[in-house]
Amino acid sequence: MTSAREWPEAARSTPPSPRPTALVRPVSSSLVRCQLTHLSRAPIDLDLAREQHGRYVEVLAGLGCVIERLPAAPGLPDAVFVEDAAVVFDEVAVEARPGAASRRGETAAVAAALARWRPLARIEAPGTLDGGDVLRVGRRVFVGRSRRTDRSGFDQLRALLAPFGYRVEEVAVTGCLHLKSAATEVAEGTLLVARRWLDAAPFAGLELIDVDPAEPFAANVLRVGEPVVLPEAFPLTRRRLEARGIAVRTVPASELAKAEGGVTCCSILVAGGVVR
Ligand code: CIR
Repeated sequence: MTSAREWPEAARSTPPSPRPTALVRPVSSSLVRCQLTHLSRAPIDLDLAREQHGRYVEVLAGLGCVIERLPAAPGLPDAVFVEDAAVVFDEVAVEARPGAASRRGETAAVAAALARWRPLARIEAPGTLDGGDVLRVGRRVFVGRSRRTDRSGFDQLRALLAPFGYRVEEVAVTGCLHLKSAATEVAEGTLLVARRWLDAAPFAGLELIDVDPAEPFAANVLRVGEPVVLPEAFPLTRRRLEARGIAVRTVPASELAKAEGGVTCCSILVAGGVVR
């Protein structure tokens, strides 16, 4: 594992943009063979998936993101879900080691892109960690212990972040794919949660908004700033957010949802700003 002191200056060569960069990757033609854990396979309309992904990217661009597109990876069914391949902090980017072996080929291209903006570290075998299990809230980092992220992955991430003073906490997740399937930040210090899938005790001190009980998958919301991005399939939770003064932009996401993906999964946001 790379230690903080070994990170090369060369890794910091590309000047950061003042706007966030959203790293995205095209929908693969093999998406229909994606990993599935908690959902049954349902027919995916590939053209519609691509159209919806395009709409998602347009919305991110409209919210001020600089879009950076990684090359297509036709042989990697889940490549569109870039979030799982790496986790980005202000100080370091961490190449993940996905829990599903079929997804491990996704990380190299993502890590190479991120190495232009951040020193790069990685989760080493045999540990596993999916980016979808990592939720940063200010200086607190919550890591889901799911079917994809194991004890070693958690311990390695905690050790990598130790020099930077983050408080890294474990959250037990059951019944859904990742921690961020069940909890995401919708405003500073405020989480939208689906409590049926997690133990919310580690979130003490944060404000929690519950999804509408009829819409557990609504907990995966992408906070680009204001407004937050939510799939259009969740009007009841949208109303709850708006009642709390949180503006919402909706996107169509039915096809990627059949692949067990949500709105955070399809991008990695890299904040502009200098490596500390
Ligand atoms: C998988 O099972 O790995 C993909 N079919 C879906 C990944 C979604 N990613 C995410 O929630 N962060």
